[in-house]
Amino acid sequence: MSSRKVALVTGITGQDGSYLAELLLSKGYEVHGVKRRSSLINTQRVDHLYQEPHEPDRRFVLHHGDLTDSSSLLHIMEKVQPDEVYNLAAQSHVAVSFEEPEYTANSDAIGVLRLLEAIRTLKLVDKTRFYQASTSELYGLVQETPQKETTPFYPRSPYGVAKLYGYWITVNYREAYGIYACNGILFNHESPVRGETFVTRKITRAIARIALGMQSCLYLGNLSSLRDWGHAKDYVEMQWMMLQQDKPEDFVIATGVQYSVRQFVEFSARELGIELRFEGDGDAEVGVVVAVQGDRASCKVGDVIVKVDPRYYRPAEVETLLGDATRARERLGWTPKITLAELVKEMVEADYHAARRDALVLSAGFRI
Ligand code: NDP
Ligand code: GDR
Repeated sequence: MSSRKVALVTGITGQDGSYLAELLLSKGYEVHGVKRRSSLINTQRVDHLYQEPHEPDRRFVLHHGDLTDSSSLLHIMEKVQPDEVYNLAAQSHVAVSFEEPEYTANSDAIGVLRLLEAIRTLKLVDKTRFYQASTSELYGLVQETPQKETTPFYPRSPYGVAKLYGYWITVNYREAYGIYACNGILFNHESPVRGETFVTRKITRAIARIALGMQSCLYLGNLSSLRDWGHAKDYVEMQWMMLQQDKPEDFVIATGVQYSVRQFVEFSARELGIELRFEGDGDAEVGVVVAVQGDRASCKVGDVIVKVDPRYYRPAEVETLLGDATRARERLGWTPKITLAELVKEMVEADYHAARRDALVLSAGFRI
């Protein structure tokens, strides 16, 4: 029998799942992941980790399952007998949660219960440690700044409300049944593999395409929204650390620095030599090119490359989030290593590279 640790990661095909899988494999774990069935293959973020089923001593295995389907979760848990479960799966888009509130509750709230119940049903209470991907969206309409573990919650979206249930059911199963279960209350974290409809990636992708003349304008919603943005790579390390302690505890994970969406656009554009000035206000605010340096951007001074489109406003907005990760620093020695400037650079460079490749393919007469 192998003595290596076994981890089960739900949401392994997502941004965090892919970084966490890399980290766990580098630490010698056997990593099992839950993927959903889809009509097109959706494992791009973990394809580089794929191991052929006939390979001896396989350490990376994917299983079909869904957080809305108890039986699939029970079967997977029974088969895998994990030492650690990282529940990263969720309908994770706040705006979409207003359009699909019931599904969001099913996957993001009841899905957590299903996994915890599987631990109980399979009598894994003393073996399996459980990590729940909680979120700064719990703070919503903030009651205290910066937000820490003791700050009261006030979620502002069906996503935030569903995650509130996930948070408390994790605490409850820890207290009621003694499961080693804990919440990471993570503030926004991004990377080059961030989903393309989250604001940072939408921005870096659009700026790259605008620079190459493949797109003329970037339409955004609330430019004044303030977020505490970190790098996913730093944050998954903390997810692992939280399951290695003597006692389970909940932790805020954040950088402690806050920027607006508007600033994120300015920083991204500057990376490709485009200086922007924002003019006007409200729905009429625009981002105008005031200087172009270097040879990477084809836009001209005076071009309007950012506009507000109210369709991206949310029925209820979270205007400001700023985290205080003192507990994580003091008890676990965790501090983020990657700065916002480094994050922006990495994301813009990756999207510029991808846009150039797409431009080349298109110019040769092929479809992307
Ligand atoms: P992503 O949206 O990139 O990934 C979500 C993952 O969940 C995907 O693998 C997705 O599968 C899977 N998934 C969605 N619904 C289901 C379902 N019903 N059953 C099984 N799997 C499902 O999110 P992130 O990686 O950014 O975030 C990971 C977790 O952390 C999420 O729970 C999110 O809510 C939470 N979080 C994220 C933060 C962030 O800033 N990134 C901050 C705080 C919390 P598929 O690929 O098929 O869509
Ligand atoms: P968020 O991330 O809602 O914080 O949730 P997102 O990047 O979607 O929005 C951040 C802020 O930017 C504003 N915004 C826009 N957002 C999007 N997506 N598209 C736009 O065009 C746009 N214009 C302005 C938003 O209104 C918002 O204020 C993320 C997710 O990863 C959650 O799963 C996670 O729990 C939280 O971060 C912490």
